[in-house]
Amino acid sequence: MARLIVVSNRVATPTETKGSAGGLAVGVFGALKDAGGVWFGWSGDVVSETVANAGPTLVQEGAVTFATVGLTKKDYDQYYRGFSNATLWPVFHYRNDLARYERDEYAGYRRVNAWLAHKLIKLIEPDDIIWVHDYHLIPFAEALRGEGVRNRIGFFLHIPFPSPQVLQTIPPHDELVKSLCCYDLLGFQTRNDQQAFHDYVAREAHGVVRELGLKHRQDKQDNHSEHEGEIEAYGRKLRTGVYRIGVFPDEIAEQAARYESRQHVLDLKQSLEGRKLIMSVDRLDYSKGLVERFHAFEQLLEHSPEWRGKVTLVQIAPPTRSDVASYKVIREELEREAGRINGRYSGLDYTPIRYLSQQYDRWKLMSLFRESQIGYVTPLHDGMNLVAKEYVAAQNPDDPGVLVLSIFAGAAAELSGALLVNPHDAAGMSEALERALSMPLAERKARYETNMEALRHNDLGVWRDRFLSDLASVPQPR
Ligand code: GDG
Repeated sequence: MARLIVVSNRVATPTETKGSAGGLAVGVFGALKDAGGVWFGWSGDVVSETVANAGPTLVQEGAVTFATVGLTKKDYDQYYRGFSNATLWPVFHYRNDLARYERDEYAGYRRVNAWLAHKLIKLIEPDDIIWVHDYHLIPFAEALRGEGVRNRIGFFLHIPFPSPQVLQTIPPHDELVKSLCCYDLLGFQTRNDQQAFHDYVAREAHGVVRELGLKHRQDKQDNHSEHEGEIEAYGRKLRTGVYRIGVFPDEIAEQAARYESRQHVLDLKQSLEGRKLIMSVDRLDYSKGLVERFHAFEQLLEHSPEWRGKVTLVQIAPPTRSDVASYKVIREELEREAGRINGRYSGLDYTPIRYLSQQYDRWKLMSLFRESQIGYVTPLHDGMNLVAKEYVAAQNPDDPGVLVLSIFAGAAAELSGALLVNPHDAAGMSEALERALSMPLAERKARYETNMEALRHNDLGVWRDRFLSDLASVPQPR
C-alpha cells in the first residue's frame, strides 16, 4: 500500500488526533495511521526567518510523521491573513463586498505555497500519494510539479466553489483555476460546487469537461465519487468528484449520552427552569449567518408572545481570525444585537439569548446538543457544516430535537429530515422555529431517523476512503 502525505494549512497536534479537536483531524489521521506517512503544514506559530527556514520540525507518532514549519510575520500577513482569509474566503462564500485584493498579498500567497512545497520535497517518496486540503493551498501542486514531483496529488476543497462570475472578481482567477488543474483529482463538497468549477473550465478556460455522473458509477464498486468528471484544460487531464464530508455518528451519540449526567448539563437544565432550549454553535464568522439568526429569533418573540419567557437561545461562538478586519466588525455587530434583543425581552429571571464567545470542550458541546429541542444552523453559505451533522448524531433517539438548517449549507443536500430554511427570510425562519418547538414526538423521531440513516450511510470514513481510492486509481502523471 502506498504511503500517504496529507498537507493542510494547520496540522493537528498528536493529542488532537485522539478526539478532542473534532472529526476531521481524527478521520484524516485514521487514514495516515493505516497507510503510514506524513502530515505536513504550518505549526500555527509566527517565527523569525531563521527559525522558519530551519524547519520542518518532525514529531514521530507510530507510522506517522507530523512535519510542521513556522511562518514569518510577513508570510502570515500576506498568505494567511491576507489572500487566504481576506480575499479567497469571502469571495468563495459569495461575500465580494467584504473581500479585498492586494497584489503583494497574492504574490505572498504564491511565494509561501512554493516555499512550503520546497520544504516538503525531502519527505516525499516516489510512490507516495499526496492529499492537499483547502483554499490556502490552491497553488501547492503546481509548485510541487515545478520541482519535478510526479506523484499523484489530490485536492479537497472544504468550502464552496463560487460561480464563475463571482470567482472572476478575484483578478488572478484564471491563474487560480490553472493551478487547480495541476492536481490529478479535485474533490468538492457538493454537486453545485463541482458544477461551478466545471462551468468555469468550460466557459472561461475553453477546456473540455466530461461529466460521467452516476451512470458510470454503476460499473464500479460503491466506494467511488458520485459524480465523476473528467477535465482537459491548460494542457492537463484531471478528474473531479463529489465527496460529502461526514462525521462518525455512533461515536458522537455514545459520547453525548455519556456526558448527559455531568455537572455542566445539570447546571444548564436547572438554569433553564423548564424553558425550551435552542442551540447554535459556530466559529464566529460572517458566513455563518449569526446576525440573521438572532433577528429571526427576535421575530419569534415579537410575533408569538406566548413563547416569551419560554424559550432560550444559546449561541456559542468562539472567535477566529480576530486580526482580520471583517471579523472584528461581525463580532461587534453580534454583541450589539444580542444586547439589544435581550434589552427588549429579558425579565428579572429571563435572558432570551445567551451569547458565549468562547471555546468549549467537544463532548460538552455534544451533550448540550442532546439537551436541546432545536439545533439552529443557518449559515449564509457553507461548504458542508459539520455542526448540523453533529447535532443530529448527538440526539437522544427516544426524544430527539429538531434540526433547523439553512438551504445554503452543503449538509442540506443530505439531511432531508431537517426543517430547511432560507437564512435571508427572517419570517420563514421564525415560523420554522415555532414549528420545531411544537413538533409532535412521532414526527421528530421520523425526521431524526431519516437524518441518522444519511449520516451512517456517508460517514467520515466513507468520505476519506472514497477520495483516497479515487486518487489511487488516477493514472500516474508522466
Ligand atoms: C470548514 C467549512 C466544512 C465549533 N465551536 C467549537 C467547536 N467547534 C467545531 C464544531 C465542528 C467544527 O468546529 C466546525 O466545523 P464546520 O463544518 O461547522 O465549519 P468550519 O469550521 O467553517 O469548517 C465547512 C468543514 O470545513 C469540513 O469540511 O463543513 O463548511 O467551512 O466540528 O463542533 N469544537 C469545540 N469547541 C468549540 O467551542 N471543541
